[in-house]
Amino acid sequence: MARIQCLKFKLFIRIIIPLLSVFAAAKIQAQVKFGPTPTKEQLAWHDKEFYLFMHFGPNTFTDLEWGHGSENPNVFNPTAIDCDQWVSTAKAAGAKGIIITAKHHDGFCLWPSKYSKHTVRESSWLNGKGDVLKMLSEACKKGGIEMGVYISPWDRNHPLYGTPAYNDVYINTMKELLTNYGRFFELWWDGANGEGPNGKKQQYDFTKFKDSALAYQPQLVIFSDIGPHIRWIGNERGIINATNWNLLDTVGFKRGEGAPPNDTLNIGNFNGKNWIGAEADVSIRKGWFYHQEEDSTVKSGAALFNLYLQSVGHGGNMLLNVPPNRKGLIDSLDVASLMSFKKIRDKAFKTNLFKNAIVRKTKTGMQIILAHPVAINTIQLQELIEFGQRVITFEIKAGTRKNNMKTIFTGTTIGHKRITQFPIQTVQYITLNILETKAAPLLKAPCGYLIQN
Ligand code: FUL
Repeated sequence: MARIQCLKFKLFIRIIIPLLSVFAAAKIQAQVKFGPTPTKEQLAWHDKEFYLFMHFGPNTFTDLEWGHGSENPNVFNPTAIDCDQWVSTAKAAGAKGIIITAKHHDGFCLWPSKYSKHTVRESSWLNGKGDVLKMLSEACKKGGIEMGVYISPWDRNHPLYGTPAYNDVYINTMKELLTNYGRFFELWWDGANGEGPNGKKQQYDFTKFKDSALAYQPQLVIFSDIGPHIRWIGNERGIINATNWNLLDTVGFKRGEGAPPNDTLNIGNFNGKNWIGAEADVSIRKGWFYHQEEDSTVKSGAALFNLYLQSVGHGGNMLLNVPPNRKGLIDSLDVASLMSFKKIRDKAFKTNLFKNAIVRKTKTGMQIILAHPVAINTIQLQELIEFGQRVITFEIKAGTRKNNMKTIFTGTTIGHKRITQFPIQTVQYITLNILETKAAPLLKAPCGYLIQN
């Protein structure tokens, strides 16, 4: 009994006190938010980290990437659609949600929209009675996973596209989706804007789009090149710069062609006026839609893990596109790769080697003292971003004795999560020095890992 109490006491000293001191520091500064800070919805979005994108529609059956909008609706004919399989696959992969292309650029609506004549209702799939949004929203609810919608503003089918009246069509379309299928966590606005069926481009009324969407679902986090809530990262390779500010200046910029340069979107603005986190969208395959001829391009679990380190590990979120096949199922090749990705993640982050460490705050950061030397090659850092993103540059020193510490990593920005990697080191003492910061740094307890193939 006495031994157990002693162990408990030791545990208290090792884990709870250091954590308390970190959180106490956070509390003292609670009123001192620095610069732009995330809303509670943005904060919850940051914590999702990884979720799936699903591109599905006529393109799945015509092998196009950008449908023309003139496709016969009958081409859309998934023979064995099973949204429960999508959800169970997402859950097994550790993904926190699914974002579906409710309408891609071809204008085809995966639900029977009143505002279009190019929908599942016009197809012979399930005798025109099918509704993918209904199926998926029910499956997500049943499976306890969140859902989001991509609704392409660009519409190559709608006869009113290119006229002011189309803006109301788009708003009505959003309203249908946002009021009939439950709550969504995210709304995705694609920046692509080409010509409609009459050869005209649309002048989008994004202010009205945003106000309407948030009036229907105020908790929505809206994605586009420039937010309002989360931003594109300037590439579709899934890679966010190691320097990543959750801040962006949007005045004078537009979505699509008028967006900030891609490298700005990839890094954010050091002194940006708005909190707009980075979302890395990337496909598991070459294209966004399923094409059998691209089966050989499915990324391996290891390749996905590498992208995870460069998106989530660089303080952003990973939106991985896993497009259903012509049956209406996540293809077995993609499932296998997702499961391998999950296994690699689980193995990598299973043992936090700093779990029982003594963590002390120092003037310039933190000192971590382990009970005995361990081999590590990864340290995960996190700022308490609810108080603002503060750290500009940092270094990590480590060694087996207090007096033989060497620098093992220098980096820029931490934000929601920074997974630092370096060659394997045997260490017992680790020091994190914050070299430059905008305000007193507020960090969660760091974690240490040995990640091996
Ligand atoms: C792009 C689109 O044009 C692609 O088809 C795809 O939907 C991708 C996620 O965004 O801008």
